Amino acid sequence: MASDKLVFRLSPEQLQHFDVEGYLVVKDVFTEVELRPVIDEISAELDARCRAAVARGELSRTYEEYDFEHRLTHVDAETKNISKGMWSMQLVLPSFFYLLANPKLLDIVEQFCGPELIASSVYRLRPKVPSHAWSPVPWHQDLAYFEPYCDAGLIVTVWVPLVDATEERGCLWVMPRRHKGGLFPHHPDDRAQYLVIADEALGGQPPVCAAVPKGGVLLLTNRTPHASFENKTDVVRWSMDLRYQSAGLPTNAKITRLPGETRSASAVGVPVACNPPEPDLLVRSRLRPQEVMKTAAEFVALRKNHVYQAATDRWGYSAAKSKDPTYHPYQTAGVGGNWHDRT
Ligand SMILES: O=C(O)CCC(=O)C(=O)O
Repeated sequence: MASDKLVFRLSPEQLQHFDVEGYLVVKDVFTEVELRPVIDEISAELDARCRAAVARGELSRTYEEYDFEHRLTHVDAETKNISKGMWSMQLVLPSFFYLLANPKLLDIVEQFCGPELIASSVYRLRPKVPSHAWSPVPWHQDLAYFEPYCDAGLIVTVWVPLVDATEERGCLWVMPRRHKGGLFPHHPDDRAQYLVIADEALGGQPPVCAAVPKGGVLLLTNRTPHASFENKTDVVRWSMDLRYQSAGLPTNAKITRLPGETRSASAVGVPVACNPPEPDLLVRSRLRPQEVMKTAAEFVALRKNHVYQAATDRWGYSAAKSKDPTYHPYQTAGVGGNWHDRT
């Protein structure tokens, strides 16, 4: 049950839409000012990487005259290393923690997952630059990447665009009403980069284009099939995807387990977390508020110090990835780490 103290409440129609369709676009969650810290920190990181690349002779100039929405497109025409290095979970910036713990987002998610809220640290930053081979994401359900034990639980993905996410720029597409039927078979794609649902398995139902204006968010269940395609514009489709679950599900967040919450037990196949390779954190709690993570410094340390815990490889995804000689599962390098993608 969600608390009666929620400030950002969804309407009954919105709650019903999420339940029936398996997704929901919520507009006007964030003001420009609220997104600014994230955009500013990413921009500063991009600036530092451009300067370093110029110093190494890898980039002819910094392209600093271009704004957040365009700079990486120009950089990318010369070198893809910078956009590749910022993709996925490699960056760990303080503002990401404050976005993950944003009270409005937590109010929204609490209405689905209850008041004991874990942020799965499976967050991803996706600078979808025109012409990237890796940025179209094939049809999948997020639960395919998680532990089978968690299939029956709800993990809500909150997809947050940092620019207007339009069809031309490669916003997400979703298959409505396909989230109640369980798990589709998945297989690793040719480059072992993503898991994919075969077209035949998806059937012929038309997908819905889930465009989201900047300031809005898209909510998905972990069973909602979704994909994103090419960005056909010169604007970088910057977005972040964040994930939340109840503390009642398996979690490797270092918190007191309460009666009724699942405890990891390998003897009976209960995993340490729904995604063991990455560390979870408690972001809201009425029952153990002292254990809620409060600072970005703790978040950065958590990600830096997490000891890799292997996940069940039900689709042969890790095995396929491990054939890539450059692949090291979730190996960290410095604060940001040099981790590879799992969603
Ligand atoms: O942002 C994208 O293009 C893909 C996002 C996605 O697949 C996800 O959030 O699970």
